[in-house]
Amino acid sequence: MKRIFSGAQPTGNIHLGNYLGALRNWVALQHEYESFFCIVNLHAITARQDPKLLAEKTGELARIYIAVGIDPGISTIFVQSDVAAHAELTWVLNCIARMSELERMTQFKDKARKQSENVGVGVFDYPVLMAADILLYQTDLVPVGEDQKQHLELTRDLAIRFNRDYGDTFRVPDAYIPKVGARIMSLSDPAKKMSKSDDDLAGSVMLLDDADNIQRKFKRAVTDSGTEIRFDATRPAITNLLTIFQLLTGQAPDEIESHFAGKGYGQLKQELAEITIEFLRPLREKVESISDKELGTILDQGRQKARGIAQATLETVMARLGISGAKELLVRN
Ligand code: AQP
Repeated sequence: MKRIFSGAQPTGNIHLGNYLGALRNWVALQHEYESFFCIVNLHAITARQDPKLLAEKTGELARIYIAVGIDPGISTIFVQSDVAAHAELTWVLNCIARMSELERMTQFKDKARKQSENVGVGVFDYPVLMAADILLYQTDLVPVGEDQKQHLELTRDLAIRFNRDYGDTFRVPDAYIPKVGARIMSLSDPAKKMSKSDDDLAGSVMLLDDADNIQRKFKRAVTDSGTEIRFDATRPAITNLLTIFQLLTGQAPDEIESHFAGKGYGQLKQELAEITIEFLRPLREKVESISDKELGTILDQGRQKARGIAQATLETVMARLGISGAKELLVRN
């Protein structure tokens, strides 16, 4: 069975963009692939986090994975920091990655622009940690939103380079980017992607937002000039709302356009808010229903399974590099 690996950061609150661009596809793909879904808390600390909140959000994100439909009976759910091999392989990959290729990463350039000379080394190295995550599990497919496409290309380049220089070691993964929903935009600014770290909270609908908040956010969503409600790349705000509508209802674009023919933006926003509230209600209930004990068992099992596979890859990597522990050296001598 082919393998998928993906993850999300337990930073802030998971939003509809994370769900529609990534998590939703994990749920669908888990039946066709051996699946690993990670809570990437080592990535999270590339930005300053409140330690107590980070621990809370790590557990909450694991609950969200389960609540959206990831089945721990068939998929492996685990916390990145539980598997030390992620950090170890990152060091190895750092030694074959080039500064110039990391400097080209648009996510780094965006964050560096905001933080100028105080940008952290972890932010720079973020894509290498991501490459380690993926390559450790000999992953075939990585379901992500479009914002991660460039990082996936780097992952492939690093795998190919290592394989070329040290012998075939890593499977070279492909990105799985959905045709619809790969980039859900902010409700306040359709030029920006919906993002957890956006200071403007009104732009993102969080999976755990309550009904009032959801209603308010859609009501205030910016729209384009004109009145027609149809999918049109030149009118990004309405197209973004319609894309969310399409993904949550499963209706075809022409069906949606005829439903809204002659109706106003207010009607679209109202219906979209109602659909989202109903869609998220059972999810919130499910998150609340998962006990600490149940979650603990799932994450323990996940850690064990992930550690076994990651460790096997890491040992091959170290052997290929001629790096082994002192004990093995003594035995050989
Ligand atoms: N707006 C989006 N539309 C579609 N997919 C998205 N993803 C993120 N934003 C959108 C996808 O969600 C997955 C998990 O993301 P992440 O937690 O690794 O962080 P990110 O990609 O950096 O997303 P955020 O929400 O913008 O987080 P912050 O603000 O903390 O950086 C990924 O597969 C991502 O592609």
